[in-house]
Amino acid sequence: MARLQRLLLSAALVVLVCAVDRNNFKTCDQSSFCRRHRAVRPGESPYVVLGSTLSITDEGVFGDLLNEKTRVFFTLELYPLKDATLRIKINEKNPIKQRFEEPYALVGGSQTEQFEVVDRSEEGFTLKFGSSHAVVKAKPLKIDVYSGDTLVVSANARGLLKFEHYRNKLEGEPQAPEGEEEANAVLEDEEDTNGLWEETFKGHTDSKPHGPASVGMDISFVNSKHVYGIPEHADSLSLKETTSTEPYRLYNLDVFEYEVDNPMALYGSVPVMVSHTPKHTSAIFWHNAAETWVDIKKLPDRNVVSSITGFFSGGDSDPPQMSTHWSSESGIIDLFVMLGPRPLDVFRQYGLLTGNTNLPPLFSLGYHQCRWNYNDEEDVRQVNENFDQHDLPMDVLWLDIEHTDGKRYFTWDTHKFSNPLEMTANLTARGRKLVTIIDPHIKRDSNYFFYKENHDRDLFVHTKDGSEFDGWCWPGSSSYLDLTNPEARNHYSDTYMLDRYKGSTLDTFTWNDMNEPSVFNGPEITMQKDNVHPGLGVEHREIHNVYGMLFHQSTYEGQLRRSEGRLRPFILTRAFYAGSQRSAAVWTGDNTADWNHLRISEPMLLAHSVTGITHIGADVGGFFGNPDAYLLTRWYQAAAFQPFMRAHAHLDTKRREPWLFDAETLSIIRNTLRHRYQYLPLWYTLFYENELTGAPPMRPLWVEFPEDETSFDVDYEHLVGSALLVRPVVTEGSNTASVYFPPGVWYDVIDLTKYTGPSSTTVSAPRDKIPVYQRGGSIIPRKDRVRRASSLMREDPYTLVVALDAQDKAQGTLYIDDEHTFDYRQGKFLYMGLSYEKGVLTSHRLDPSGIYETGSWLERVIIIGLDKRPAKVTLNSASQGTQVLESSYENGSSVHAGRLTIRKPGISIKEDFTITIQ
Ligand code: NBV
Repeated sequence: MARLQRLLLSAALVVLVCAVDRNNFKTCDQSSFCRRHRAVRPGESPYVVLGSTLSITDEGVFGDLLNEKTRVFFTLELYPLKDATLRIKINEKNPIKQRFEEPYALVGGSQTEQFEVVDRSEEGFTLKFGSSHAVVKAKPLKIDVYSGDTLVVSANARGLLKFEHYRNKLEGEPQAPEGEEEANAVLEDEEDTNGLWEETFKGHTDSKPHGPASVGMDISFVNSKHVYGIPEHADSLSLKETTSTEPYRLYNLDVFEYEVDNPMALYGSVPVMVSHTPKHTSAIFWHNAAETWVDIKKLPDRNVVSSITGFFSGGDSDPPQMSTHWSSESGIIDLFVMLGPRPLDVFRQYGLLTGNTNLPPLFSLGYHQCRWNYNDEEDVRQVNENFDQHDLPMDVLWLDIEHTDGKRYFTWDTHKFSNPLEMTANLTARGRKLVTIIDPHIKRDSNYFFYKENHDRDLFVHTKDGSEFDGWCWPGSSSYLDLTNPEARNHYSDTYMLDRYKGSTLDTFTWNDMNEPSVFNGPEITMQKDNVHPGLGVEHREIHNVYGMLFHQSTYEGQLRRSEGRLRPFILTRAFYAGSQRSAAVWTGDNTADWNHLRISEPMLLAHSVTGITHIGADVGGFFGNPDAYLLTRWYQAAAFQPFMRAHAHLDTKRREPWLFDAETLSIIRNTLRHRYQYLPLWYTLFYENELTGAPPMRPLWVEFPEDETSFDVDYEHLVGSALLVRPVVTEGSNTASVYFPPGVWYDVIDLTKYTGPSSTTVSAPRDKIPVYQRGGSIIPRKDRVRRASSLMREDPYTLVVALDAQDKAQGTLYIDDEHTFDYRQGKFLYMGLSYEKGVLTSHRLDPSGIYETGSWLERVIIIGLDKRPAKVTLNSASQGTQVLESSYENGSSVHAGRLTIRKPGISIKEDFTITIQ
C-alpha cells in the first residue's frame, strides 16, 4: 500500500513538473517500426554472407547477404577509407522500388585507403586497411572492427540486424512489378503487423503507401562504459541505458516547453555517437535522415539470467560493452565507423566526412541581444543606446517574427519598421549588426510575392495526392518550400539579394526557426510523412531530419551570393542534421527560465560539440518564464564561456535587458560581458582551428584528459579549447561550486588561486564569480580594452597570459585576420605559435603562408606561476633589436600563484619575437 502511495505521489509529481505535453509525441510503442525492432530477439540473426558472391574492387569489398528466413537478398558493401574509417553499407539487392540514400550530409568519405582481403573462407574474411582491420563473420553476419589489435566496434554482434525489404501488400493493391521474385516474400514470422501499411497517431493517419521499410542493427562499443553524442536531447552527456526507459529518439520536432533529463526527440538530429575509454576513442555515424531510435544497454548485464546457463550472465572477467541498437524508418544501412584512437582523431575523421564549422565572422562570437520581439524602430534605437549608456558590449540585435508584415518573411511591418535601412545604419554606426528571422512556412497569400513566385513555379511540398501542401503555422495557412528541389533552393537563396530582400543590407544576418519543420496542425507538430517532395520525388519521411539543414544551407548560399562570395555568412538554426556545422550556428530552442534548464545547457551543448555542431548556445535567461536576478546572472556567466551567447525571451515575458535590474545585477552582467569580450581572441583562434581540424572549441574534460576516468561523466564543467576550465554555477542559492580539477595545475583566472589536479574541491562562488581556471601549461591571448562591439576592437592590442605548468612551460596559439571576409582563405591571416620554456617566451609564425597587415601590438604579458621576481626582462625582435622591458612582480603564497606583469613590449603582433626572463 505504502508503495502504491509512493508511486501515485511520484506520478502526480511528474504531472506537476512536466510542462511538455507528452501526448503530442510518440513513444517507441506508438511508432510501429521502433516496436518491431525492439522486439528482435538477440542471438538469432538470419542474415548470412554468401561467400561465393564476394568481389573485391579498387574501392572495397562487395557481396550478397541473404535473410535465410525471408529468402530476400541484400548487398553488403565495405569501403575502407582514409584516416582509419570504415564504411559499411547494406541495401536491398533487387528492391521493387529504389531505396533512398540521403545525399546531403556527406562532403567527403570517398577516399579509399589501401587494403587487402585475407583469411578468406566459408566462415568469412578479414579486411586489412591502414593499421586497422575488420573481421567479417559470414553466418550470421558480424563485423568486428579493430584499431591495431584492439577490438573497438562490433556490428550485429547481438544479431539485431533487421532490414525490412519493400514488398507489396499480400492482399489487395498494389501488385508486384513483374519479374521481381522477392516482391511478395513473406514477412518475418513473428511479425507484429500493426502499423505495417498504415499508422494512426492522434487522429493523423500516415498512409504508408510503400509499406514497412525500416532498417536496424546493433552496434557494440567494446570495452566501453561511456557513449556520448546523438543530439538533440535534454539529457546527461554520458548517455544513459534505455533498458527500462524509452530509447533516445532522433526526429526533428518542435517540442513546446521541453523537459530536462529525458530522451525525447528535440529540434535537431545528429546520428553520431562517440565512445570513449581510457585507451580508445571511436565513433559511428549512422547515416540516415529518417526517424531513428537508439537503445543503449550496458553489457554484460548482470541482472539478466542467461537462458543457456541459468546463471546471471556476464562474469567479472567479461569486457564491459556499450551495446547500442539503432533503427530508422526507411532508407538503407550506411554506417561509418571512425577508429580514433584519440578524441581529436575522431573529430578530424568525422570532419572529413561531413565538414567542419566554417570560421564564423567574429561578431557572431560576441554578445547577441534578442527578444520576441523588439517592437519597433524606436525600441531598437533605445535598446541600442542603452547598451552604450550602461557600458555593456553587444554585437548583434535581433528581430523576431513580429517585425514582418503578417509573418510574410522578407517583408517588414511598415508601421513599426518603416525605415529598416536607417535603423540598421544606426546599429552599424556603433559597430553592430542586425539579425532578422526567416522561417520556412510561407503564407498562402497570392499577393505575397514570395508565395506567388513559389506557387507559380510549383516549388512547394505536395500532399500525397499531389496538391500543394497546406499546413498551419504562424502566418495561418502556409506552404512549405520543397527544399529537395534545387530550383526551390536556388530561388530561395536568391531572395537574399539586396534588391529582392528590400530593407536588408550586407549587415543583416539570418535566424532560421521552425525548420524541423514545425506544422502546428500536423502529426507530432510536424509534417505528414506521406507528403511528397517532388524535387527528389521522395516522401517526407525519407528526408525529415535533413529538411532543416537544407533550409539553413540555402540561407548560407543566399548570404554568400549577395556579397559575391566575399563575406562570411552568419545563420542561426533551430533544426539541424549531420553537416549543419558547415553553414549555421545552432541553439537549443525554447528552454525555460529555471535552474534545471540552465543546468542541462552544459551537457546539451557538449553533446552537440562532440558531433561536429560546435557553434552552439542556449537562450540566456531561459525563453519561457521570467528569471530572477540570480538565475539571470548565473546564466550570463555560464553563456559567457559557451560558444554562442544570445539572450532571448518569449513574447509574454517581462522585459529583461540588464539595466532593468538592480545595480549589483547590472554590474555583474557588465563584468561578465567584459570577460566574454576579453577572451574573444581565444574563441576566434579556437574556431579557426576548428575549421582546420574539427576540434570543437567547447570540450568535455575527457577530450583533453582521455585517461582520466573521473572526467568521463562530468556534466557541468567544460573546457574552452585545452586551456580554460569552466564550472558554471547551475544550482539555486549556491555560493559555492564543487569543481573537479583534472590532472595538472590550474589557476583561478581572477585571483590566481592555484589548484592541483586530479582533485575535487569546493570553491567559493559568490554571485559575482564564475569559477574559471587557466590550465598550467597554456598561453591565452586576450584583448583587455573592451569596447561596445567586437568590430571596434579589431586593431586593439593584445595581452598574453602565460600560465606555467609544473615544468615551468606553456604553449598556445593566436589567429588573426580581418574577422569578416573570406580573404583568409587566400592567405590573409596570421597564425602564431606561442611557447614558453626555460624563461623564454617565443612567438613565431606557425603557418608562414599567411600574411596579414594588422595594427595590433603586444600590450602586456602576464606570467602566472613564476616563483620569483626576475632580475631582467628583455625583448628581442628583428625590428626592435634587444630592449629591456618594464615589469612588476607580485609574490605568490602557498595558495596563490606569483605573477609577473610585463608592460608594453610594444611589438607588432605580426612579428616574431622572444621575451627573455632572467
Ligand atoms: O519566433 C517566435 C519564437 C522564437 O522566439 C523562439 O526562439 C523559437 O524557438 N519561435 C520559436 C516560435 C514560437 C515559440 C512558442
